[in-house]
Amino acid sequence: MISNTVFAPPAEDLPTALLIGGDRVTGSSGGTYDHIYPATGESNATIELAGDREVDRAVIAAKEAQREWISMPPERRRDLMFDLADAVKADVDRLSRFNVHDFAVPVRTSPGHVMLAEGFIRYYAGWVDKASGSSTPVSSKFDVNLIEREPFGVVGIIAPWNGPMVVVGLNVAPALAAGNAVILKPSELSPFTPLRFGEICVEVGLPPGLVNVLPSGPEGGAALVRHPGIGKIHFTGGGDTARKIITAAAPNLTPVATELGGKSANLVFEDADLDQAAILAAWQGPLGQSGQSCACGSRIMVQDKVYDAFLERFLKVIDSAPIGDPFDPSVMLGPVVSQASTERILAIIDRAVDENMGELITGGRRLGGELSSGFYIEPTVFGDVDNRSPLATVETFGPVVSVMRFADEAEAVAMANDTTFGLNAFVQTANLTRAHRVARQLESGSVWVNRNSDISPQGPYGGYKQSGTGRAGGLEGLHEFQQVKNIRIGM
Ligand code: TXE
Repeated sequence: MISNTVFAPPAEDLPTALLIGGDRVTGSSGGTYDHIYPATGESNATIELAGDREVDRAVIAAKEAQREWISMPPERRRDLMFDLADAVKADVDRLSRFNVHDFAVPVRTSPGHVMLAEGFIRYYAGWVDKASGSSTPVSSKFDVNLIEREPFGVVGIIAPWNGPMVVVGLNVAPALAAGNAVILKPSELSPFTPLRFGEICVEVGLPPGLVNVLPSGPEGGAALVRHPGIGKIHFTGGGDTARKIITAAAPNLTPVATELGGKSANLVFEDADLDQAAILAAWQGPLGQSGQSCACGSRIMVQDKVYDAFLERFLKVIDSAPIGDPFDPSVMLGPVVSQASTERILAIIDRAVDENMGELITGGRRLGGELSSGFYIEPTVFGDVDNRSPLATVETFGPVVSVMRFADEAEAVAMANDTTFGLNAFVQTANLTRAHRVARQLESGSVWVNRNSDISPQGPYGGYKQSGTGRAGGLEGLHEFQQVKNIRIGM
């Protein structure tokens, strides 16, 4: 449902310089980039891009800041991280607007990214003075054997464009709590929110250089990965890029943790609340962030008996979602991130139609008229999709989902697991026994029963198979940024 025309974004003092050692840096060796606002296709700022020289400078600043950080008493580091959480919360309006300027996520849902980051920062602040090592008995019974967890030193965190504040929460927060300094490399497609976050880190009194923010494209990211001063890389993004990064990290044997894509199944059993399941499938599918989420439930599998009844409800939710200006608080659906992404997604749709991978039930076109200058694609649903077709096996990362049928539980599990990905899976059923039985058979790092993927700091989030190895959240998320040392003292 097209809700309105799209207007030029509100004038705003968007940050464009790199942030290194607490200083704004311009004239960078990576050059500059005219950032495009996806809702109008027009440039909203020209930003600096980090290159080799700026990565070098950031590593030097980070090493010095990390020494200062780890020498502070734990309660001081804890309190500074609580102050950081408070400051992020206080700045939620501006950070939410910057998210819209970044990648045109609707202003109505943007605060969710910021408050997720705030929640993770607050959660990991609480661990700073509580995470401890352990001691164990050893062969010489009077010896003391200590098992300690220590920071890597300087970690490089590479973020995708679709959730820089999500990555601040999931990865920057635990990295800091574990005692590291951070070089955050956001995509050039979403630089403003992470740069503002970096400014907040300086404003609350974190050592300058503890958090450095270096927006860039692949080149700047590659410079970070191959730098010998980086103790660990955490990468969130696509599988193809992950392969390049792991290869580039090999010469220094730099460890790499990955949070990658998904092609998540959403299983709707005949006993599910179909109204609720339709709403969840729509927002976890083509509507939420226009499907540009690693957690997108893009393969909706419905038990035969309720397929038509579900589809009717599902399409009603899709058709009622207001699409338009992401700065309009009534709008729930914005554009996709770029012209390139638009062309890529439309090509996937055209191929699916040409090769009859499923029945195109709704959508499939770029929106014109008042929205023609932006990168708007209709929410698109294919029915009776072949689960082995490219439409169901390759991540689309756009507002396109596949609906398919299954006869019984065994077939549902087999279809859901028949993928190289394993990030999320969703199960809609009123039967608790079935929910537990199915959840344990699904090959994915997260299973969500009768609810959306509401990532919380208490539960470790991450993938199976080709959806990556990293975990964000919980103690597992803290351990991601620590290395283990065994100290044995002879008596
Ligand atoms: O990824 P890209 P995008 C995944 C999502 C999709 C992808 C989309 O599933 O597959 O991310 O995000 C930098 N060396 N997730 O298009 O292209 C690049 O500049 C070093 C999963 O941004 O892989 C950007 O900053 N860096 C996730 C980042 O890598 C390089 C949630 C990602 O870029 C590089 C969100 C190189 N050679 C999205 N090439 C989850 N699992 O939680 C690019 N980059």
